[in-house]
Amino acid sequence: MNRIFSGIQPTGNLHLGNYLGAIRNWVKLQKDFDCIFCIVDLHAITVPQDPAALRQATREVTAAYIASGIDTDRCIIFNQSTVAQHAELAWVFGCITPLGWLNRMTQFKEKAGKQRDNAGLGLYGYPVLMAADILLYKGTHVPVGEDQKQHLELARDIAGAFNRQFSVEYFPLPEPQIFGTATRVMSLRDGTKKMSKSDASEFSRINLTDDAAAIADKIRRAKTDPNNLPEDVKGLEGRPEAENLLGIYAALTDKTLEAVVQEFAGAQFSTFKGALADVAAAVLGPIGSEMKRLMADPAHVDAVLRKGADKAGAIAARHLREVYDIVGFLRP
Ligand code: AQP
Repeated sequence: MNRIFSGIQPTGNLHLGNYLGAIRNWVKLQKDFDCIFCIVDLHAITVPQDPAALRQATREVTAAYIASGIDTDRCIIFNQSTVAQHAELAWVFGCITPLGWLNRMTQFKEKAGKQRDNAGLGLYGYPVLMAADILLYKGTHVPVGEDQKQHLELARDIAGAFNRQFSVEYFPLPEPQIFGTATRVMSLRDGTKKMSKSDASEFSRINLTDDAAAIADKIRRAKTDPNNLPEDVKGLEGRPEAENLLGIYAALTDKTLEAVVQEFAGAQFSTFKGALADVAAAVLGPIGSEMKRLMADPAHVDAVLRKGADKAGAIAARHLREVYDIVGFLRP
């Protein structure tokens, strides 16, 4: 069976973008794929994290997966640091990845910014670890947003480089699993910036645990422009905030953007925002309540992670042994 690997960093403030761009799609994939969903805590520490907040965020992401409908019997859910083979395979891959490939990665340039010399080796090697995450399980498909496409390309390059260097057909070249309606949710304060966990403004994002009142308040304050909503999709050109809000409505209601533009053609933003707040609360309400219920029961969440770590660890141990044999490590 084809295998999916994907993950989210436990960096707090899980938001509507994480849900519409990732978790919601995973829920659909679990029927057709063998799925492994990770909470990528090793990735999270590529920038500084508070230890207590990291633990809390790890449980929060786990709760979000379960509350959104990921079946813990059918899929593997675990946190990355509990399976040591991720770091071990990343080392092997680090030894076959030319620096030139890493120097092209735009996310490192964005995240390191002008402080490039102060950025850690971990941040630089982030895509190598991501390749190890996927290939440790011989993942064949990876649901990725636009922002991760370059990293997946690199994972394919690394898999190919390994196979060539050792003259084996060991690793599959993982394919991007693109959704027709792959949603890129933008900030509520700036329609040109993606909605992000690390945005300093609480009003830039809708958190998965926001209640109906908070959701309505954030949507009411969302940035717009002075015009009414357009009559057709072409009228969204140069209006990123309108496009973002209509796109969110479309994603939440499983309608096309065209259909939603038709529905609200010529309407005032205030009318549309009321409707958007209602659908957002209807979709996120049950997820947020279930997340809170799960987070109040950390023993249950931890048990899910332990079960996942056992299952993931068994696959990882078998594959890493094979990799070490291929590389030529003696097992005395
Ligand atoms: N705004 C978004 N729209 C659609 N999808 C999004 N994702 C994140 N933001 C949006 C998807 O969520 C998954 C998990 O992402 P991640 O935790 O690995 O890190 P990220 O992409 O860097 O997410 P954030 O929220 O922007 O976190 P920070 O602020 O910590 O960098 C991915 O599948 C991503 O595509």
